[in-house]
Amino acid sequence: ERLKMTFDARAEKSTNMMSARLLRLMATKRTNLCVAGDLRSSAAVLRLADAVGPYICVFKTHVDALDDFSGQFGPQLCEIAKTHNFLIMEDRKFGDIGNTVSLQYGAGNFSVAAWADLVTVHALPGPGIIDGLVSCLETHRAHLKDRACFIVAEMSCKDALTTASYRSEAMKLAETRVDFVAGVVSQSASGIPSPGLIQLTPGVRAGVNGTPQSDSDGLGQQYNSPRHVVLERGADVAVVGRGVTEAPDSAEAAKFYRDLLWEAYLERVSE
Ligand code: 5BU
Repeated sequence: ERLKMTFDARAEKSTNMMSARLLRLMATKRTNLCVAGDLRSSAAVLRLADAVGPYICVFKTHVDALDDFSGQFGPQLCEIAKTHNFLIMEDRKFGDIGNTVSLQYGAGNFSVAAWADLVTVHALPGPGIIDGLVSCLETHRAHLKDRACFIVAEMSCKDALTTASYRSEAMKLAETRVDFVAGVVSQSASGIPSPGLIQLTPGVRAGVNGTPQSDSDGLGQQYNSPRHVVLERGADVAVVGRGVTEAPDSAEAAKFYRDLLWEAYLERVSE
C-alpha cells in the first residue's frame, strides 16, 4: 500500500523524473518539510531559504507577492538551492487556458520556468493546462527533463469549492499526465492513483514552546499538526509557512518541524 511504502521504494515506482528525484532527495536528506517563504522582500526570502535550507526538501515561493522582485531573484535562489540540496516550487496556481499559461510560465517579469523546479496548477481548465505548460518548455527547448507540476486537487481553506468529485477528477488528470505531474496538493490521500505521485499538504502548524496549537489564521486557513497530516491525512511533503516565518528563529523552527514530520513519516512506514 502506497502510504506504507518508503520514499525510496516509491521513487522506484515513479514514472516521472522529478517525483523520483524529490522522493530520493527526501530519503537521503531525511526531511519531508517544505517551507513557504511568504515574506515581502527578496532579500528576506533569500535569507530565509539559506537559514532553513539544511532542513527542507522544497522551498515554496509566491514571487508575485514580493515588493522588489528582479531578474536576479531566480538565479540567487537556485544557488542557495544547490548549496543546501532542495527543490524550488513557485506556488503560482496556474489556472487559465493552455496558451495563456504557456506565456505566464515562460515569459513576463517572473520567467518562472527558468528557475522554479516545480509549479502548482489548478485542475479547473482540464488537460489543456498541462499541454500549455509543456509546450512552453518545448519552445524554450530547456528544462524539459527537470520541470514538473503539482495539481491542486483540494485546498486547505475553509469552505473551499474543491469538492469530492472535483478532487477525484483532478486525480484522474494527474494520473493521465504523469509525464509532467509529480504530485498533487491535497488534504488527504484518498484516491491518489499511483505510489509515484507525491502528496503535498499545506495548512500545517504546531504549538511551539508550550503555546497552543492554532487551528486557523482568521482568514480561512485551517491548520493541522505535523503528526496529524502525515499519519492521518497521508501528507508526504508538509508545507509550513508562518509556523516558521513568524518564529523568533526560523532555522530553529524549521529543524523543529523537520524532526516532528520525519518522525511521523518513520512511524507511518514502520512495521
Ligand atoms: P501558512 O503560513 O503555513 O498558512 O502558509 C501556507 C502556504 O501554503 C501559503 O503559501 C499558501 O499560499 C499555500 N497554500 C495553502 O495554504 N493552502 C492550499 O490549499 C494551497 C496552498 Br493549494
